[in-house]
Amino acid sequence: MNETRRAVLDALADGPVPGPELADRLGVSRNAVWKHVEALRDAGFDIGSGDGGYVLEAVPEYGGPAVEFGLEAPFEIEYHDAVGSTNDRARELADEGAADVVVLADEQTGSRGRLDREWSAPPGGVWLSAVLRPDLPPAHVPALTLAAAVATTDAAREAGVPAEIKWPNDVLVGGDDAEGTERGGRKLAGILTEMEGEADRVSWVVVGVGVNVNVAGDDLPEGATSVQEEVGAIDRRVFVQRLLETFDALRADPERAVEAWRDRSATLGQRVRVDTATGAVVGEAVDVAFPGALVVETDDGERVRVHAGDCEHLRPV
Ligand code: BT5
Repeated sequence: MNETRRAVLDALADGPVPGPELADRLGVSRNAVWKHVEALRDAGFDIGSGDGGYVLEAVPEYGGPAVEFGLEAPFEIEYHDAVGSTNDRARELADEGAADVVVLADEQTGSRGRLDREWSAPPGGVWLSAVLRPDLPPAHVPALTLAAAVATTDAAREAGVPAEIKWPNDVLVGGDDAEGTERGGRKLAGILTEMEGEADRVSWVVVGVGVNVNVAGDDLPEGATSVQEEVGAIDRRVFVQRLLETFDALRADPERAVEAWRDRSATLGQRVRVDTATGAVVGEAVDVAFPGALVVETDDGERVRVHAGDCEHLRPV
């Protein structure tokens, strides 16, 4: 949404305000105000016009302008009813030079998990990818994945779902007693971070977050859960706003992101098996080290730092 339109919307939210007064205040013509009001109505905002002038009566339920309205973070939202993969669209935007744009979709038809695994993204979920140009060395980018996991967990908790994080990027519900799936719980959300850069400089990062929000359990793979399954359907607009606001605060402070991750971890203290590119590491997960490595104490007492891999929570020996 451009700045004038945003200013018109903010004024209407505090309205009623007469059109001519608003035109004077914003330094634009009356006709321009009228055009912005019509465009906002087309975007689904309910704008009344009575004796006192224009007033905002209702905000659309979901979509780009709805999420941008009242969002306390500097992201522009590009909304799609359906898209192949929000990460793929975000990468296109990144190649065109975009920054701080969030691609948001109601449904994805070709979304991906890590290692090109399939990701189910039926209508009703929160599927989003943020295009970022962080001033970070490439080695610190994993902290952004942890920040996204924290932001997702906190948004879920605010909605009443007791979510926790399994290293590095799975948001789970139900803990080790959850039925139906591996130890650690049922999967509520996953994160896929992709980047382009040189040895010492990040060009762009795309952080893709998929959260099963208003989705029925039958539409999800086995071992998955949704906010709807846990507590009933919620307002996705507020959910996305909270997620992006927390993420925005943490991306500026990667050290704090790692600390926040520790506090929400289901993995620390667990016996784990991490499958890495060079083999499996088995032992107790004792810490997460900046910018996101899992520290595993193996049975012979050695502390191993694992930077990437698939982590499974094991039964205690
Ligand atoms: C992930 O991969 O968990 C990362 C998922 C990232 C998805 C987002 S959605 C927005 C953005 N656009 C994209 O195209 N992707 C990102 P991984 O850890 O590899 O887990 C993948 C596995 O999770 C699959 O093999 C399934 O077993 C399971 N799975 C698939 N869809 C799921 C869902 N909706 N909920 C829970 N589990 C799912």
